[in-house]
Amino acid sequence: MSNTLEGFNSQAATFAADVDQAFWINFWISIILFLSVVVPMIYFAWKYRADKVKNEDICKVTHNTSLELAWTLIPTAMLFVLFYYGYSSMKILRTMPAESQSIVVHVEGKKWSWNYTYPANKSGYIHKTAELYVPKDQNIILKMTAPLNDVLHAFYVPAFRMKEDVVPGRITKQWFNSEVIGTYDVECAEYCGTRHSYMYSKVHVIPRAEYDEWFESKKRTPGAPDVKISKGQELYESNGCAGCHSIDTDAVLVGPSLKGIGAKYDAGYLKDAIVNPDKDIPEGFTAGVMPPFTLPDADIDEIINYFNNTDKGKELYEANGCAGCHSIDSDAILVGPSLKGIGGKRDAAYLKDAILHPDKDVPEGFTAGVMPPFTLPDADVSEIIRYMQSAK
Ligand SMILES: [Cu+2]
Repeated sequence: MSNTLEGFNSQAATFAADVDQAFWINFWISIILFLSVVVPMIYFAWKYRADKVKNEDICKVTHNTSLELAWTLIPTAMLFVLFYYGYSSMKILRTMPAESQSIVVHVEGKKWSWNYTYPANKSGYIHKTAELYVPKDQNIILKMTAPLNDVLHAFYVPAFRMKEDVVPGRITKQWFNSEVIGTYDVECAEYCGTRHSYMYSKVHVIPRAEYDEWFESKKRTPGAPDVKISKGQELYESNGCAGCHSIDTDAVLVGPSLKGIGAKYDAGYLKDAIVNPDKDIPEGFTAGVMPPFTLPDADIDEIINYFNNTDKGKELYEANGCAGCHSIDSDAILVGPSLKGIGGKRDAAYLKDAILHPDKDVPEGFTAGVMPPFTLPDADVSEIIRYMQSAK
């Protein structure tokens, strides 16, 4: 993604040209009205300054009917022109197409993410996405809302010249039809708190065939390789968790990072943290920021399952075949010593040496030359060590 927003340089919706026309007519008429008042005002103030005007001249001034008619009627006409273009372009935006000839997508805006729910496809599958996918040349109706315990947001697509408030407890509607294939930014245009400036999403306008193929499939995104993501990851994404919690870095966004969270807390704690977040707030964070999520138990289990499987260290541990020689969850000695509770016994420097230069300090009862030295980037070694230290 470039640093600039995909916005005003493209007119990507059918009504964008109407909105632009209304804008430019507004702009130029405003300039004309401004100049036609301010320029004569300055000129006359100078021309009729105090030492140039005699009191007896002022007494004779009456009026000029044609001038007065002109400066009343011409600006009035111009203001009607403004009204005409403002009203007619607004009418286009506010007149919804028939739902039977449109794709109706439900949009939820919440602190601080967007998600989209599609109608069920032929097989009954309902797509829930974090970005909006629509076919070209198709009327799309967005029915938008925010959760009751949330705040005002506004769904804004600069490239479409389209903006509509998203209000808790109310359904607002907006439609569009895009003729230009491309990807456009969605922004929240209502200041809504800490992560407002990160409340972005995308609209992807794609060819009809590509859309249809995706819509009737269970793929997460059009053109995506048919990689199955876990139900938990899907729920994690569609519920907007990533808007406030990083799961693959240690970055603290609004809430704590969830990297390796599965290894640090048990399922009971994690469940509470989702359904009743204020019960036990981690140090440095404030109650009342994260809303309680009401999700079916099965979904919560899936999300927790996902947490348990997103441990980079665990992945590396497994991918490098460590488990082939070292047990991490039992005291069993396989080829090498068990690593159960190793974090409590050895410090990180020792563990790093043990991975990179295993023969440097071979524990009693084991033989040098059995474990090969592993050449891994420092970051990966740290991840594996972190996993060893946190493994229960
Ligand atoms: Cu917002």
